[in-house]
Amino acid sequence: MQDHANHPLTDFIEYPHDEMLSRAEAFLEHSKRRHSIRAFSDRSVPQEIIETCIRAAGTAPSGANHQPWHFVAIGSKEKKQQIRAAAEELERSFYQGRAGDEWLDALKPLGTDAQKPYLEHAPWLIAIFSQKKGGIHAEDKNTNYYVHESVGIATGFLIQALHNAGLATLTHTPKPMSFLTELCGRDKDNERPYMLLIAGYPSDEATVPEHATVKKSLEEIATFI
Ligand code: IYR
Repeated sequence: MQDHANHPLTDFIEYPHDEMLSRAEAFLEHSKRRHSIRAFSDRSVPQEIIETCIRAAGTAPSGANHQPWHFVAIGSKEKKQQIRAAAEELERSFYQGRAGDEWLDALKPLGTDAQKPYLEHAPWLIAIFSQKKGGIHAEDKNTNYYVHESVGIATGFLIQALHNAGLATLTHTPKPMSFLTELCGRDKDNERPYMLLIAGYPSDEATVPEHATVKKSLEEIATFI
């Protein structure tokens, strides 16, 4: 018994097996060319590109389709400077010991440190917020479900959308991230900062740490039973 409206599925595309495989392989090759980078050019990127990628992120599946996310795209020089200053202050105490030895050891092969010039120089920072309450309409105040999972999926969509558009990204999670709530003018009672994404063109100095190129094999990441 159905007590809800449905649309027929009209936009599913079925591909012949060979085409399916070549599409899957092409996506794999495309995905292999995505690298987190830490040296961004200050070349500008039109807002329209970021808007379109955020729309793609907004198509992600979510608990009860409540879409419990909000993306703040920061292009303002002044805001970026404020974010850099706040993040670097946190990172200094993180790298000076707050992280603990094990975490700092794990980061050594990435060569990261407390300096985050790209937070100021990259054209766009995208602060992603998760929402405790919401609903299918932005003004709803119902419980959201599987918030972390939903926002994680949408963030993955956004990273792929930006990569597909021809931009490089870096996921960044200064700890704690609560300073972003105020800097972005978000509601601290309902929203939590989930991640900060840096997006732009790589600079000539951009590198990929050897450590980041080591990917587990299919056998290590998957089991077929
Ligand atoms: N937020 C710090 C530390 C850091 C943590 C992890 I886990 C990384 O994969 C990379 C960095 C920083 O951005 O330097």
